[in-house]
Amino acid sequence: PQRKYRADYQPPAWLIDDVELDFDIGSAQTHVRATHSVRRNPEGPAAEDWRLDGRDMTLVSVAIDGRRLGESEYTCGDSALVLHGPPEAFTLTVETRIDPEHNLSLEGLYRSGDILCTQCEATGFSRITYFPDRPDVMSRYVTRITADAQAHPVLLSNGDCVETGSAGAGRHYAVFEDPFVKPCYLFALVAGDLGVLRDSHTTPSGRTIDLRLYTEHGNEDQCAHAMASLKQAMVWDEATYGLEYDLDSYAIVAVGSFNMGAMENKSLNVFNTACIFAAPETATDDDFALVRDVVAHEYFHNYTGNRVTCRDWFQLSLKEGLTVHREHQFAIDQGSPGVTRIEQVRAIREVQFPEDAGPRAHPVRPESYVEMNNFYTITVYHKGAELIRMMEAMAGRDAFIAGVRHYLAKHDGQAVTIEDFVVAIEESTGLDLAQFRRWYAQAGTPRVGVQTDYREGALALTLTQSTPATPGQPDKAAFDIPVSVALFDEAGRMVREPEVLRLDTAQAEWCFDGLAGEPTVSALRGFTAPVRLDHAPDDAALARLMAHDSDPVCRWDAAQSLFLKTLVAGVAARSGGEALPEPSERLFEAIAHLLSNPPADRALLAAMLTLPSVARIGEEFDAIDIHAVCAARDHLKQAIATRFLEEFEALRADHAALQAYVFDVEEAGRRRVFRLALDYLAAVDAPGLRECALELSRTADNMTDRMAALEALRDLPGEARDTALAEFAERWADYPLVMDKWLRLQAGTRRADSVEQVTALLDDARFDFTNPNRVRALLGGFARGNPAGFHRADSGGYTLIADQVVRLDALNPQLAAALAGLLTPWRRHAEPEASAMRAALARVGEGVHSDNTREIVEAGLAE
Ligand code: BAL
Ligand code: ZN
Repeated sequence: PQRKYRADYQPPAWLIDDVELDFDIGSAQTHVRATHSVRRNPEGPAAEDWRLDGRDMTLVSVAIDGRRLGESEYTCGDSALVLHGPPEAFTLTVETRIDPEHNLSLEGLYRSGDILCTQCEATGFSRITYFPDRPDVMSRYVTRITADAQAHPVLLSNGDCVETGSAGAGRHYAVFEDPFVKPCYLFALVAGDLGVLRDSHTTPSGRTIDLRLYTEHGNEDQCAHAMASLKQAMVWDEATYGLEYDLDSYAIVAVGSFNMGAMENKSLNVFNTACIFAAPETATDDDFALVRDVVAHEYFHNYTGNRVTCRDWFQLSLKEGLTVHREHQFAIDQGSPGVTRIEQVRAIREVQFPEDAGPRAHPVRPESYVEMNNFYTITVYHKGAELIRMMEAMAGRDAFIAGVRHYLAKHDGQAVTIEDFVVAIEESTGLDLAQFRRWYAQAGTPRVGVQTDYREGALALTLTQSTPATPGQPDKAAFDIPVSVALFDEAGRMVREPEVLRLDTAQAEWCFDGLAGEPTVSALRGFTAPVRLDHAPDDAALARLMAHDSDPVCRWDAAQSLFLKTLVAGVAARSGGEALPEPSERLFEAIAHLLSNPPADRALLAAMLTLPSVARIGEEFDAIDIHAVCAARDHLKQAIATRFLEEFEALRADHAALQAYVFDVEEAGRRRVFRLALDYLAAVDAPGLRECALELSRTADNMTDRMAALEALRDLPGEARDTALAEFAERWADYPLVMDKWLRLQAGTRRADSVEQVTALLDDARFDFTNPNRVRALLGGFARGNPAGFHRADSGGYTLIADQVVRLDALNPQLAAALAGLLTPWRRHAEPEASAMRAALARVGEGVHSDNTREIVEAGLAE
């Protein structure tokens, strides 16, 4: 496989101004006739030949200005069509045959259920026709689709439908024109027999936009929340960024088989049903929030991604970091800002930091890749969003928004770079981002140390930074790190208002004087930078922050730190063969205080009482003893449940009296607390818990409570669990997304034979190996959600995943590569797990053929 380097970028040699696509969809194959107006790029290299990307299709003919080319005039290989010495300007016509019926990679044109749909980002368009499959070739598209009228009554593509009609013999056609230039990765086509939910939105300038949400018939009632979310997102973008939608219609099509969550194709988003369907009976509060946020994210792409796109795929964070940031702003504005931010911080700490500390660490703007699909990562997306958030914090919200508007106006209709964005922000805000740019170039998570020295009313605060080496980057220069700090006194009163300290050297000191006594430092408030903070307040200070800090993130983090102290001691004891220590009275006192003085936001109470995850605890160690981590966490949970049994019973009973389900901040917060209470009660198999959970699994009016009941029962072997799971499977058999929950529940269940259970489910009729949602639920649910099973002493968990990666690689390399990634952080683990994981990864390497999975395996095995 060929590695591509950012430094090797060259502009395209030829440009395509206009693309006409004619799809003739047959019952088996699809015939594609593509007609392009081509001209040499005056800024491109002086190449003789022109290479068009293309794979997995049959070339029927190629013609220039209507003349069919002879064999000596082009070369067609496995991955490209090369035209030898084409003219300076010409019309190119390429005819290809493709086979969507057998396309299980879910890239290009493929079938999902009865729907034909496309996925072109990053390079799926070159599975449809031969084309320079790169985002800096931007064209206007006209698309004609002809298909059987009965099988495919609905035909869709980007832009406006300008013509429809009969094509004879029971067939019909539709023609679409998209007036905006776009790269081919934003092309979309859908053909199917679809139900539709329609609505409209009127923009501030008085334009009415036709909104349509398509799904397979019978699912329309699951789409109301997605439609409401779309309208919320449109209003928000108008009010916040002053951005109005730019076409007359906006369509979303939900399909069951999709590798990603969704795709922002111009005016025709294609979505995974998991990011559209949400009804109280079948979706949890988390699902409702996910749908809202993904719908908004794809809508926001219309400007940040579509109107201004990326010059090349190394710039992916240009559109994704910015759009995730806009999505995060939107989510925070929908309510419960503290807990929403905590969730964002958790994703960075528990998923991005481990990526940064593993073999696949890469900068937000990567320098090279083999397979671009492997770089749709949490680093590019979420760390990228944190970089944008830092710029916003430095500029202030209004100036930042003005900066984004300047960027969009300056580069409208262009394919640009991250550097172009940073320059636009500098121009508009006046910020100097020279050093800040290092965040895009250097991988790894900076560690920021906090030391204090208090003397006679003055606090000297020293901040230090260092960043560990990452693959290919042994030495790191200092980052420009904004660290928000506030000071609290003994009584928990704020004695210094929050202030952002800019740490742009290895070490710097600040002095706060005029203090009446030694203060407690609240640092990195709101998580102002994606760094690890080495800050060790004593237990009393942590309890103070937990009780009084006005920043929900720091309040929650103080609770996490207090828990982590006990957990880290527990892991060390267990690893050393000693008894697990009991939690301190200070910890119990802090919890008691919290329970009797809960924050108004119930979701914050739940977040603060939730123990750090296994992943978060693991972050405290160089070599993770995973079984000791699980044991220490269980032990602490049981100790807290035992001490506060009455309180958790009361929280459970409090919720039981609730009325009908509503998805709003307050009610979702209450359900979160209820779920937490059930979780603690289950940890000690509290009297009556099983009966209560079984009853709830039958009678709850919503999936959030039902899942809380099943999760509580999951690790309690016995009749109640078996009955609840069996009844659940029977009741929801016709709802694939709910059955994913059923698969995930079982994959995450702790039992000695969990590997065998998952293996058996692979053959269950309710599982489908060709569907990414099913694979993620069962295999991802097992590897991520069942540490005891995945890391089982006989390596059965690793072998299971390795074998399924090899099997999957032949069908869907993108998904196989993602699953293989779960075996790559083997160096982070203690022995014997590390060697066994590595062996499983090597086993994958021997069995896979795709560039996708090979790239992941090679990174994981590199010395
Ligand atoms: N562009 C891929 C899906 C997304 O990030 O919106
Ligand atoms: Zn995106």
